[in-house]
Amino acid sequence: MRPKKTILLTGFEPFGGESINPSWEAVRALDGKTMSDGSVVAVAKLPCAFVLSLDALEQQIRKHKPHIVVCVGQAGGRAEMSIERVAINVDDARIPDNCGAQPIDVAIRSDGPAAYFSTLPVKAIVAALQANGIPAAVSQTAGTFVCNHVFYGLMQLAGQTPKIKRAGFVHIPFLPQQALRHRNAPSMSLEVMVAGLRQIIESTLTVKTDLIVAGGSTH
Ligand code: PCA
Repeated sequence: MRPKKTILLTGFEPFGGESINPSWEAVRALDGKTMSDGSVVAVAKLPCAFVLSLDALEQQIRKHKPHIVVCVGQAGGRAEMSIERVAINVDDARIPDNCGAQPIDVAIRSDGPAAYFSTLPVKAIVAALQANGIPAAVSQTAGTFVCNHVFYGLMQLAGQTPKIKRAGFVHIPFLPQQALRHRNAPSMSLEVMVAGLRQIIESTLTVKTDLIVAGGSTH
């Protein structure tokens, strides 16, 4: 029997005073699930710490040898699933990470390119999510905290790992129980997030060439 293909999905541990991180809650709900092409989902929780996060990701990639990697993180305040387009080569932390580190204006890789683009079909994913009634948008920035750091490192690793065919990053909103503590913050139910992640994987497996449709921003 041919070995099954693996899709690696990662979430993060809680940070910034939260007791949960929606990314881990949503990702772990898909552990071991089989997708339409027979690929199986493996999941991992990454530390929310600059210095630890990429080693942890690399370890998981070595362990699972995935053909697709999607890292997921919390973006409190956003209302929709944000399919990130670009990772930039800078750490600029607004708050300390879970190890107490707060790098400011530091390159992630001093010899690396300014940015990497996601290799997920970002526009097609957004279209598929919206067609299924799930709020979604292409995002032009993953911020400059640990998520962008992991996204940048992921894309560098993916470029050096021929087995990985596609990789990218998705930010998701607060869960309703978190939003209660953040006045007026938008939120999304766990059920919708999990359905959204499933759709993101399916589109990544099936869409060969991304759609060319308007979906940028004017600011
Ligand atoms: N969100 C943070 C880091 C971990 C997470 O879930 C971010 O957007 O950088």
